[in-house]
Amino acid sequence: MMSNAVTWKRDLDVLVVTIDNPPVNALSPGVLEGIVEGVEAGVADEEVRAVVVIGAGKTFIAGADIREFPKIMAGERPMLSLNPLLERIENAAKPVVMALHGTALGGGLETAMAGHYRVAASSTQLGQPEVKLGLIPGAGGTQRLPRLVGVERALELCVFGNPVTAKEAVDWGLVDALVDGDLLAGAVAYARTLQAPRRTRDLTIESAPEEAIEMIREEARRRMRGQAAPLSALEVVCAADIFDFDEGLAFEARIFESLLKGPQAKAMIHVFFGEREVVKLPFVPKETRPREIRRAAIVGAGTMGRGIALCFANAGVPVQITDAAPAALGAALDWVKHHYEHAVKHKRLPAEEAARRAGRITGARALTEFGEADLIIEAVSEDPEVKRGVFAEMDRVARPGCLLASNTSTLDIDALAGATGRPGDVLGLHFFSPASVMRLLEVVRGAETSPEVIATAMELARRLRKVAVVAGNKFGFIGNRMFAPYREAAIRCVQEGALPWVVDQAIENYGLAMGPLAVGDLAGLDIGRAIRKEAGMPETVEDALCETGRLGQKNGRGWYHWEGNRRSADPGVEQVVRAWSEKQGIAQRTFTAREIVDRCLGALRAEGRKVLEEGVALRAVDIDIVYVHGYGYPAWRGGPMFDG
Ligand code: T1G
Repeated sequence: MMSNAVTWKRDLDVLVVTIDNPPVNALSPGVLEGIVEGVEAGVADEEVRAVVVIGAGKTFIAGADIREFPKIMAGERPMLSLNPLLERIENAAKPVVMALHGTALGGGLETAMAGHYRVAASSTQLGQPEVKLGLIPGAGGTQRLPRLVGVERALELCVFGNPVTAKEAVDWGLVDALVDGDLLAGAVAYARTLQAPRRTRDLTIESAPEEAIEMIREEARRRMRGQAAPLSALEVVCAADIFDFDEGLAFEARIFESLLKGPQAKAMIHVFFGEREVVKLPFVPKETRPREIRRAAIVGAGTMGRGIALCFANAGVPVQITDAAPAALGAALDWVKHHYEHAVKHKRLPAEEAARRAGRITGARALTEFGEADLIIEAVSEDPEVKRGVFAEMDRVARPGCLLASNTSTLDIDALAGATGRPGDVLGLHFFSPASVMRLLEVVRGAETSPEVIATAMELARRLRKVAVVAGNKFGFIGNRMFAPYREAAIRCVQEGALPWVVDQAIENYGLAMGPLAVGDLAGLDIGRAIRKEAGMPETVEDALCETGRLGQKNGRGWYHWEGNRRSADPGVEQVVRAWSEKQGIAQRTFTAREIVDRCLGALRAEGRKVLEEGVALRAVDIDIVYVHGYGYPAWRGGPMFDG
């Protein structure tokens, strides 16, 4: 039987089994069954001496079919059980070679390890990213990997979920040979050199020193705080060195099943598909062709401007940057130089790559030098009049078809478009600080922004390795609009008696990277004070803090006492808050952590519902993606609008 996703044919004395299940050759129902049938057909054919398994299209198997998981969780599908099928591959009486290219991930790598040998194109990535879905490998990966690469390297792959290159995989013993050029021909030639199968399960394990395991455990606790899967993966991989193979498989299956049925996998799979859902825009016709962005240009060399310049340089796009103050431009170019020198020093980039990237950022004396740019982004001060003036000048110098974007975090894009003669080319590109680190990009659509310009922005975001979410043009767009009431709720808890650090701790224990009051200190309490004054809004206790000289991290004192990035409680703050609340006649009470979380996240969700009703966000999942990738909301909780 040849299922249409898997076919096989003989190449003289080697049977070639080809998987063709686009777009990523996922192990959808019937695919692994087809592979097993092909392998066993080869074994039964006396003309065949070995079998090669290869993927058609852009990649080998990229994993189990994640779309099946919600059906399994809902009980509509039986639990995943790939092990009996993989065992039939591993027990084949003739050598089985897995030919890898693209991304051999999760169940894909596990299938490859059930094969006897592996060859790979040098560009292949191999990994067990299951923890990024709140899972652990569920098809023998935790038991076969240690037998091929040793416990310590198996832990690296399974606990953190990051891929390795084919070269590393050869060095580690995970891949037997690299193939340049025609992968199939190379794999068939390799298969002809083999005399016998080599079952991975029979290989001996290289143990890991206890202190190495402990270091990985501590790192997982720190980097993946609150997540169950990484520490589960650690225990199950270590069990490979204790149990025999079948006991280890059974242990892995039990832990895998409990995680798959748990809340964190549901949430992280929601985020996985959400990251792909947000690029689907009903108002951009499928046939819309994005414009080409060969050169970018930035107006404003402050923190955001220079951070955005890094994004383009890192993505291979030449970028100019200018600033009204020559000293600021000089400082920015020095900062860029230092940034890449630092990356080389800390072995984050090879020297020649760092030099290439730094060379893509060039200073310009004035905006008039931006005539060749395909995209100009202004990142000047959040002053509507200043920005309108910059847009008018951008409009004068930019070539036809050049996108004119603002990095504004709140201002009206239509007002900026009105300063130009080309409103269709105007949009918001709201980067999040630090711009070269945070993956979120809010793409703000003005009333006249053309679908082609939006399509261009989405394609650009992909090149910059950003997660782009389209937002409607209303004050604060999606993220900042919701952040305001969320922070106000936290401040109200303090005004009513909760200690600031208790409020932040409750939110951080829930899973957010940083509590809302500490975030306010990073932004600067005086910024909020100026906005309240400008808008004639009522005073809050933060105004009292500003009056005592507490402006935030920038001057070492805000809600917290700051030494660099380290914050500590400041008893003086409690006195200011209590005095202010007493003067306002606010009754004081105690709060449980649960009450603090419910009040703050309740305010966040309530504003999220308004953002949806007003059409500022297209879907609830768009809001989840904004908060996971822009505000440190834990992916293992799914996002503020996710209700499991
Ligand atoms: N299952 C189902 N669909 C998948 C998929 C998967 N594993 N991977 C990708 N897709 C879809 C994706 O939703 C999108 O669909 C299209 O393919 C292109 O994806 C038993 C339990 C492989 C690096 O975690 O990392 O195996 O939106 O836009 O940028 O132990 O996809 O077009 O309709 O991301 O070129 C483990 C997840 C699963 C890999 C390609 N494997 N995928 O990136 O394309 S769990 C993973 C990726 C598992 C075993 C366990 C990436 C990619 P649509 P894309 P890309």
